[in-house]
Amino acid sequence: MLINHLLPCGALTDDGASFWLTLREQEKLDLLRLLRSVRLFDRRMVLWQRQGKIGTYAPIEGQEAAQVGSAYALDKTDWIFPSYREQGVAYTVGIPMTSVIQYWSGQIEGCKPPAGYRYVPPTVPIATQLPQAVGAAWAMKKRGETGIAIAYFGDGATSEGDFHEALNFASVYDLPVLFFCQNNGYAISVPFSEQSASKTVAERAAAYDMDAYQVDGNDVLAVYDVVKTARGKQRPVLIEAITYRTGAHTTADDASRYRSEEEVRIWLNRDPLYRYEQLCLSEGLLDEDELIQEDGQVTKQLDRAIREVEKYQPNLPMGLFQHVYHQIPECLKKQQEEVASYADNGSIHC
Ligand SMILES: Cc1ncc(C[n+]2csc(CCOP(=O)(O)OP(=O)(O)O)c2C)c(N)n1
Repeated sequence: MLINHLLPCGALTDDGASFWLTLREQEKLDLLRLLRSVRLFDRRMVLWQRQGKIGTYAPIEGQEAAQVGSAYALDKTDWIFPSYREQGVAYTVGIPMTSVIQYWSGQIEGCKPPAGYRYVPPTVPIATQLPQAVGAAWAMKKRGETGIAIAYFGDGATSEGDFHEALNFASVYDLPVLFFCQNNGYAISVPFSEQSASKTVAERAAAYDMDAYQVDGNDVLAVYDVVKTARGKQRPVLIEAITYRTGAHTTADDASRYRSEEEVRIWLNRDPLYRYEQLCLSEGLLDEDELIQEDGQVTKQLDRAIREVEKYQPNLPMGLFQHVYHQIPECLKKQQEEVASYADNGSIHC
């Protein structure tokens, strides 16, 4: 796929244009609704953090097309290994909003997908989810299952050993795994050009004799098309979606310290939601009034989800020692006892 940010969605290449024609009206509208809902969700979460309701949040504004387009191409049988920034993926595959909000509220319930979902808890240690996705794909292959595993990660993750080990293993064993990199240009404050001698992430696949695509990650149709194609291969594929987070790395970051206003302005002009909205409006799929009405419904759902989450008690410090080890190692047992002793003398509430 060529990258051309200036063309409208669906007109990226001849393939892109014809892909639009293959879609049912329902699919076209679904993509628009998802993009808009994810944006509303994301903005609300930033506000929620600013109100002091949660400690931190990793915004995805600007990356919605990469997340919605890729997740929309997946099947219920697929295993999804997200990083911490995949709220748009979660939303698209049907993880309830309450669950995503709970994750960011530090509540353990936010790490439990509803029954039947193969969506593992978001990973914060960079790139560790890649070898895990390879393991899941290997298990699926051995069991003769038809789904794939997909690992989501950023450009910074490609500088980790786990990235290379995962690609190598997947290729050697020819496993049905998609490596989906959202290259948003930065690993916190470090630009891609300062952490990689290769000009692109996609070209690294050649070293592992693996198929790769580089796609305009701000074109929801192009992303959907590429992931659908890659998924059909049932083989390892590396996808690099070129995108940009228009906000900060997290709410604890000040991106103006390392990015120019001019750079941000250029990317705001490539806004993935605006591009797709313009296409749908010009095709007469719906009008602006309908969009506004739908936004109102999503906002009400969000209000309900937030009220629901507020009913939960915050996790207590002793919860830190649960859910990781079946048998807690000695070193952690000592820390557990220490935390429990603070509770005994009343200095913290456990
Ligand atoms: C193993 C590890 N090292 C360092 C960190 C600290 N850290 C958190 S986010 C981040 C940058 C990740 O950048 P990228 O992979 O491009 O993802 P993005 O946040 O842009 O989506 C780093 C270095 C971490 N979480 N895990």
